[in-house]
Amino acid sequence: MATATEKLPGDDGFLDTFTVGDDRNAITTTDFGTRVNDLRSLKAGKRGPTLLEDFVLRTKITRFDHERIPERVVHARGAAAHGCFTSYDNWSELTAASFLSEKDKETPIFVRFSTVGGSRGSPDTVRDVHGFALRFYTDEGNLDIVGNNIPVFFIQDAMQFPDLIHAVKAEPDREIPQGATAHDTAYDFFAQNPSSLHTLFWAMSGHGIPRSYRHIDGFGVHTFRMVNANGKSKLVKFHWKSCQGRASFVWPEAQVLSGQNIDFHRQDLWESIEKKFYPEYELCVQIMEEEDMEEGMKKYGVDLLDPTKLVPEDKVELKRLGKLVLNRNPKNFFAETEQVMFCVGHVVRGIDFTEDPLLQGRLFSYVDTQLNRNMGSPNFEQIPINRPRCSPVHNNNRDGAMQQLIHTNNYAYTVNSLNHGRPKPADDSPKGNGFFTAPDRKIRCAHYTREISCTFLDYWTQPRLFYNSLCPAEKQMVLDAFRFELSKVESLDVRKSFIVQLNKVDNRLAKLVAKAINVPAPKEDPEYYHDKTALGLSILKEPLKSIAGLRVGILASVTNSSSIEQANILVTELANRRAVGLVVAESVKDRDENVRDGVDATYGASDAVLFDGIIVVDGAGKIFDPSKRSPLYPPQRPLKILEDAYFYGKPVGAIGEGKVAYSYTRLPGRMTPNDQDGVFYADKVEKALLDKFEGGLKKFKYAKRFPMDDPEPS
Ligand code: HDE
Repeated sequence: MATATEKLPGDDGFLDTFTVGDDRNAITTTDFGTRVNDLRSLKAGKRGPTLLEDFVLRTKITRFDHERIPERVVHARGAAAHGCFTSYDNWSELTAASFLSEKDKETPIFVRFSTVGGSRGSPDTVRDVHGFALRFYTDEGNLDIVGNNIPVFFIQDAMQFPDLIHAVKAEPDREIPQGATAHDTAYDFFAQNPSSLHTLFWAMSGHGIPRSYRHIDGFGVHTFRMVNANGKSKLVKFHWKSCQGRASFVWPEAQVLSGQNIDFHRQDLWESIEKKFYPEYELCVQIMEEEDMEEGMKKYGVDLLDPTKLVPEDKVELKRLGKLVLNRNPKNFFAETEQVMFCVGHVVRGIDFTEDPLLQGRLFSYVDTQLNRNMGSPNFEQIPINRPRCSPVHNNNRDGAMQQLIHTNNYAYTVNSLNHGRPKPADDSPKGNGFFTAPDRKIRCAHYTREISCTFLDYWTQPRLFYNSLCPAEKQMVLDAFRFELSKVESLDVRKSFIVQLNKVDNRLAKLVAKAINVPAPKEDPEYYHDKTALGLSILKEPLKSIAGLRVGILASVTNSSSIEQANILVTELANRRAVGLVVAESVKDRDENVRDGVDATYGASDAVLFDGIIVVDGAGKIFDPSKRSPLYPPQRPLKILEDAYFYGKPVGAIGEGKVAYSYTRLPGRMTPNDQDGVFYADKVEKALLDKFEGGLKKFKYAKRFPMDDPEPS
């Protein structure tokens, strides 16, 4: 941990002025500062009753009763971190935004990751779209990019958002299921609103069940504008590219994790930062011309105002503008992560909106939701995590509940002469210093209408583009996901309607799902089908860029001291490669600094889902014998960990006698050491084995092991 004087990049010390620690001289006081010398309640006699007069008791209980604020109506479950954004260059040609005005310029950042549907206490590893909301505390005000890990969204009109959320959240009568779309109302909505198909396909693939927040990309989703100081604007799509690479669980893993450790993602983020495996993401933009607003259909086949479509990376390349490094955990979850109030309307000079109807609706919703979460107080911007870090805030907004500032300008109106017109407006010309709307932005002359543009109406080409771009194992994941979700839908009519939509994307997929849910197999609908693919959509086609913070379970035995010693040597070797080795054995043993004898976890409390790879060390092979019993863990647990890891597609390895473990597995032939299949073996801990294992961790999933349906179903 950095000391108070050593500041990490992006740490401007601003929040430190608000922190309260109870040091050794701290004495309990009431909220109004009176010291309290007895923390028991005031009573009439030792046996009560308690007296109403007791202001200490009353305030303590009242404060407790009011500790909660409403959870977010969506994205309630999440975790956050502080960091630093560094610009790669001077991007003034592109934008007047000050945080991009110089090479190496640093800007403090706060990021909150989340799931969408579940409540605040829901498991991290449910299948869902994931929020990637980010605030830049720039020297010209706060910029929030409130995005997701999927580049498209379910709907095209803000009017539909409450309907979408009512449908995907738990059913209103029983509040079941928690954080899952596998139920009737969700699929009724999806079937009736095919604009949702594209995002749904992404969510049913590995993108819906990521390995961690470190292993997702982020997207601004809508088209935005960047405007330079000459007033010239470009259309942009924001992307955050994970420098770790993208990785996902398989569905059975995600399900087990929801029970094993509901805080898995939150913990991964926290521990990675504590261990200095700082998560990194590059800010990239796809840049398009202002004319493409009208020409988008011709040039890219999509209307750039439609948030259900992406612009393929092979059509418009990504330009890398800078890097974000997350290097500090919050000090208080409530004060920072819970009270951060992102608003899509938090923009700075050099950034501007587009006419995307969903984006326009969001501009209204976020301020409103923050008013609700702050019990109606408009002063939420004054909470420390929300305050801008640039010069003080000057305007004529006044009063309201919980006002924190003492305004001394008595002339809070514009135009005033008594205070010389102060505060004065900033220079609103592009060359000036204030926010300006892109001067080349035009509103088309049009009739009032509630109609949707015909350029928004193709709902099937891009889901198919996405599906075509996946590798076979990922297509199987999508198939399995739809089979799972739709089998939970009770209404036959809803299942039938959804199959009609699915069939417009892919006939084989629709036929296989239909068969599992008692719906007649649909006939091909060739007018919808095409063979196009796009880059950057598949997770499994790309290996990870780094193994930092990945967890390797080292299966050992305490009955053999050399086994534990070898396991601890591996811990050190893996640490040199920035991975985390965790020694698993029959019982826990605390680490002695001078001896390599630590055990981190017991077999009784371990599971394959907690690790990204497994290595069985020398001297532990025999405990995998299914006929052997131990009073220290459930029967056959070590064998189950090894086999499950294999079935989940993780790299597995063995050293020396540890190889015996393979002979007890249910598929000994397939688990014979073979580098190609991700089963590694060596006589001792050696570089060659570690290199290969590192390669296995980067590959992350050996997808050939996953069971597949027949290519041509009957
Ligand atoms: Fe949000 N969204 N949203 N959303 N959204 C909220 O604001 C809303 C949309 C996103 O970590 C809420 O503070 C409407 C798209 C994230 O604190 C609320 C519409 C995208 C977060 C809200 C959308 C998002 C939110 C709930 C359609 C991806 C979590 C709590 C017009 C680009 C932020 C809150 C955090 C949160 C409304 C659509 C992402 C109610 C009305 C599209 C990451 O204001």
